[in-house]
Amino acid sequence: MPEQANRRRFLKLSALMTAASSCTSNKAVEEEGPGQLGKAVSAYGERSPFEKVARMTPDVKNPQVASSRTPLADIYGIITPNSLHFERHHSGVPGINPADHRLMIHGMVDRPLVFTLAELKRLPSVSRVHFVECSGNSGSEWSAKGAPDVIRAHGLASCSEWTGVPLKTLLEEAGVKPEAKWLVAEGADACKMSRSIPLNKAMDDILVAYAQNGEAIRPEQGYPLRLVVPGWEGNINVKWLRRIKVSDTPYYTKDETSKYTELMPDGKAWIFTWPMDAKSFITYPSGGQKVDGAGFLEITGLAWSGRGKIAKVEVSTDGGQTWQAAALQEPVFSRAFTRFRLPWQWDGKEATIVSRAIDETGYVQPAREELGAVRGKNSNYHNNATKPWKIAVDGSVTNA
Ligand SMILES: Nc1nc2c(c(=O)[nH]1)N[C@H]1C(S)=C(S)[C@@H](COP(=O)(O)O)O[C@H]1N2
Ligand SMILES: [Mo]
Repeated sequence: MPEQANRRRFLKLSALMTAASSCTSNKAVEEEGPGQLGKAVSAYGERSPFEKVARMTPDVKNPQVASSRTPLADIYGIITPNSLHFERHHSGVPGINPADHRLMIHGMVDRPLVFTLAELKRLPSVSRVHFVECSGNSGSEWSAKGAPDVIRAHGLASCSEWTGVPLKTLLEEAGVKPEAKWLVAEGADACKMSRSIPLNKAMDDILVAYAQNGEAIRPEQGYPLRLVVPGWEGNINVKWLRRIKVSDTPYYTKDETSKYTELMPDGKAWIFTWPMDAKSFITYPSGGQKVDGAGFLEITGLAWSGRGKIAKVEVSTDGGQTWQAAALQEPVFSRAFTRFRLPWQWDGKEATIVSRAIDETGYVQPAREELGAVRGKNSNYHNNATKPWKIAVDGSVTNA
């Protein structure tokens, strides 16, 4: 980097740092010093009591409509901490004793099988990083009012490293009959969440997962067993998985007909709306935050696609007139959150910032108007439109 540019950058950053070093918190560190003994070890770790980041939990007590959201602006990197993974339960969280839990595979197979958890854990396992996103995420963007002014409104999406057994292994063990084309997966909660899944997806990349980010899946995420269906709408990732029936036809269950189906402008129903199209958000600066004065800041955010890897993320700081390529955090995983970053000097004037994701299939995340032109006015699900944020002169960030 040329020396002049280097110095210029240094000066701008040092202005921020002088402010930080003059604050009183350094004094406290000196006074308490390293002389004091701290707490001893603990059997299961907790975060610092100073950290307050939490899921957004609306004041809804009915477990049938319960959802909580990941605070996307307050997480780092690409992995969502288990305690902050979003939740969507249609009948609440069942309390399952893993010793009593079974997974049955039956239907059009040569040998129906029943697995205990211990038996599943003996089988060859894989770990893969994948997002789960509810297709109802950003659903309020469809209304004239739009989503609330905060990135948390879009937090029905999270990303974990999932560990489990490829469903293919279990199906091969059971011996799928040649006429079979589908399977139906069922959960052990009160609503018996059931979804039809094409056999070719099951033979491709679906996981029967028992672990999430290195520990057992949390009760809220389907303990002790869930399906991870990479890149497909959250609902089909059946939690508390207890049964897989192999079939030659889909079952048109309540969960894929009365819900998770879209009414298109021509009056037809769009059913089996599986893949989540490419999407991205700037998480800093984002709605609900306040930028503390003009100068240097790193724009950052998350991008993902249900159709493969993110190939590129472009960021505009002038409301979509010009675009710059953001840096992508490596490695980029397929069907996983991808962190993007772009350094920026904010001149303190009102600005509209927005990101757009492009995936490895060449698909470009649409603007709100482009998506609306295809989907009409009756949609509830699958809103992956770009999300512009307006930064006001006082630094406050809201929907643009
Ligand atoms: N058995 C069962 N599986 C389920 C659900 C449920 O209510 N019961 N909710 C579904 C929906 S709508 C979504 S978006 C995802 C949410 O997964 P999470 O709660 O782990 O984030 O789980 C899906 N799997
Ligand atoms: Mo969902």
